[in-house]
Amino acid sequence: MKKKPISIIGMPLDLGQGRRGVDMGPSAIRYATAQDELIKLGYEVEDLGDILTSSPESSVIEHQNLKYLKEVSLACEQLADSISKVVERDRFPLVFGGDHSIAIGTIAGVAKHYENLGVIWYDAHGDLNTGETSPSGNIHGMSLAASLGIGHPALVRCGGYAPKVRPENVVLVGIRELDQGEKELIRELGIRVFTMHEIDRLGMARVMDEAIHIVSKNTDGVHLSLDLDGLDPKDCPGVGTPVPGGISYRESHLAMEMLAEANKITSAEFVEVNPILDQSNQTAKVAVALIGSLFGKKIL
Ligand code: 5AB
Ligand code: MN
Ligand code: MN
Ligand code: MN
Repeated sequence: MKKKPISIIGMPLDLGQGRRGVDMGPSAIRYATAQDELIKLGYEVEDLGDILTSSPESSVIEHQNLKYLKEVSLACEQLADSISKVVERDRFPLVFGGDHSIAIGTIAGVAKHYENLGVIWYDAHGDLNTGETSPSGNIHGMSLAASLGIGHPALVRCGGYAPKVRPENVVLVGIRELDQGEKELIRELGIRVFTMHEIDRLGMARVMDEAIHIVSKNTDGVHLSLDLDGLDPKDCPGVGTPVPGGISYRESHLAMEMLAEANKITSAEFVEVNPILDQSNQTAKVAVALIGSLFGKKIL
């Protein structure tokens, strides 16, 4: 199997949610030696550095139900541009977040190049809110909805087109906390959700078999959007919205190893790492370990 060269992009955005520190996520993941790990696996890797983003100090909240809308959408437009250029150069875009609102930009940049993009959303949350259904007004809880074409036009139309993905090409894995509006949207669109219940009941191997089947059935590319809060907070304490009872470290490795075997993933992002809330950069280290497995690292 030929190894596509990788381009790393850091997206130090924290305006999609309320807790400071997730802007340091890209540095934390770099500090956990992500690039070395990939080079050891035989990849050519370039690091394009960070996208310039606004900070809370230089921004104002204009809408309580869509906090920092202007800043988040501008940052996502810039990310979409950079991602698109990486794909044009036939390289694999690997994004380090930043809060999960950045997925709007990543997916906008990637989906332009695919007729039908599949998406694996690995998360404790659905991120399927809109300004109308969100209990917090935080855009990191709206990014999957926006990518499906639902929500505020400034988010939905990122990259100048919409929608980016179809509901039948999306799967969610690890879900254990949904708001009322998200539950309704899931039913309405018929999106396949593997909650913690399914992971407990079927086991991660079967869940990933089914998930991979769905996202690769009628698609020509697959994006992995991995929110570190999908894992259990015992393994990943450095996240802003921890939810107990999450996916284990081993189950997550298995999931990444199965994705490596299936060889379908064409772009990926690792988001919501917050080193201020972390212990000894543990969460970033987990992210790097999972990146290793995703890109083919084996025990033997
Ligand atoms: B994350 C919540 N559903 O909308 C909301 O971490 C949490 O990117 C969103 O998955 C969590 O505020 C967003 C309550
Ligand atoms: Mn998320
Ligand atoms: Mn989450
Ligand atoms: Mn979070």
